[in-house]
Amino acid sequence: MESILKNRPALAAEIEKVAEVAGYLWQKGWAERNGGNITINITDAVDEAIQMMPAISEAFPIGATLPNLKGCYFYCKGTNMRMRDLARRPMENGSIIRILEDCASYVIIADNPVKPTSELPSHLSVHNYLIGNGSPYKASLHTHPIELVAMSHNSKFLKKDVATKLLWSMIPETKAFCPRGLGIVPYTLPGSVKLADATIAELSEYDVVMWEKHGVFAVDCDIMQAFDQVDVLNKSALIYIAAKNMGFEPEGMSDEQMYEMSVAFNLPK
Ligand code: 2HA
Ligand code: ZN
Repeated sequence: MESILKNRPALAAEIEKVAEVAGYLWQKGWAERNGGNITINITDAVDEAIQMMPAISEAFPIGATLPNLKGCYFYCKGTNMRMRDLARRPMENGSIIRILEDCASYVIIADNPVKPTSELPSHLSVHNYLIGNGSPYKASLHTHPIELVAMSHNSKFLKKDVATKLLWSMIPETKAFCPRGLGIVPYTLPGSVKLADATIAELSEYDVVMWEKHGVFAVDCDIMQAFDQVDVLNKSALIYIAAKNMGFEPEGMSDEQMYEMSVAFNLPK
């Protein structure tokens, strides 16, 4: 069978970005075994021929009714699949799904009947929220960035905007490229509806959300941008840790320096 990506450069470009990011996640040690998830809303790249493609799976329930997703299409990492495999073969370790008319079930349409991530209900709930808000964001990423997760083991970093201010102050670029900062969700069972709801609540204020003692969830226009937001935050965490390892508490940029930089980069103050 021909890949759905053949002769569809726009769609292929999005999946190529997924593969590239999956490789980075593995190289950084953020994606052990099947850790992490990626889902992309590809509905804008769907043509009539794709709309006519028959299902290659039975209809599966999503586990939630998501009215904004009617007729939408998503690329989803497969359940139990490894990011390091997805990096080389994204269409063998993930699949494209169509949300059915009832907004509560989906079928797989390409390339292989790979069942989507166990976190599908939470990822799709986030996409439902983004569409409902008129957001341009199409990509959602869950990963386990080592240093950020380590920081979440100390309750002093979990108070609202404490980690955000500390991470922003480590290097000017972090606020420039993660201007909404890092939201916090207290420890919640992975894959639970409660975790999805708490994440969506934080996404009204932040693009990247820390799941205490687990990982982060990030959204952006495409998967590369979602990855970059997590990467700049984790870079700041690494600088903080490097200073601590040299035996001192880093000073951080001053409030005046942060303000000057926010004006210069046209960021929220
Ligand atoms: O799907 O990381 O939290 C793998 C995970 C779930
Ligand atoms: Zn996880």
